[in-house]
Amino acid sequence: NQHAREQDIMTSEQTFIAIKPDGVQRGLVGEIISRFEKRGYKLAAIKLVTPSKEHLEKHYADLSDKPFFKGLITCAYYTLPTYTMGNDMGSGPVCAMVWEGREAVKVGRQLLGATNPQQSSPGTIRGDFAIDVGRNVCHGSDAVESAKKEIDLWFKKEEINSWKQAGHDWVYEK
Ligand code: IDP
Ligand code: MG
Repeated sequence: NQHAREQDIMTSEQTFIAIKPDGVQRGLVGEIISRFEKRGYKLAAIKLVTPSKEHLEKHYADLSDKPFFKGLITCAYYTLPTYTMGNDMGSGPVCAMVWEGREAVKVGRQLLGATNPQQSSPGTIRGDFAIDVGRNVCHGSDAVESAKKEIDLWFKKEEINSWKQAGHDWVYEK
């Protein structure tokens, strides 16, 4: 019925969340997934990918004039013998995810914490697991529009799962 459809729409906002190479390398994949799961969000897509430089240029296109852009998109994975030297998003596998639920973009950003981990509150992912801004372990879309773009960039349509969460009515009151 109409009422049920309106409820579905209100809990169907999607956000793109990625565990960056530093988070994957540090064994934080399970911990970060857990925080979204326990909050009540629904996992709609997940994969481990090593993005190309071209892919990261698109992902971070809005930041192309920033001084740290080059480091952000450089693929150390291809150019250096270790995963860890001087780079962020391009330094190894990334765990790319789509999380779905009411206000998923806004609350997703709250779960991550401030961009600079030295300013992230304890209890947030960055506030609990990171210190430096270039090692802030996770990415989250900053708006519903950018979430759509990022999900499109990282996932094919058929990789996004549509399913009913068993606990839905225990998470949402309406
Ligand atoms: P966000 O990840 O919280 O959305 P953005 O401003 O979109 O923050 O920046 C993207 C990423 O670029 C950050 O997560 C961080 O890894 C990196 N970054 C942002 N500002 C700086 C900086 O001043 N120095 C180095 N890296 C930065
Ligand atoms: Mg951002």
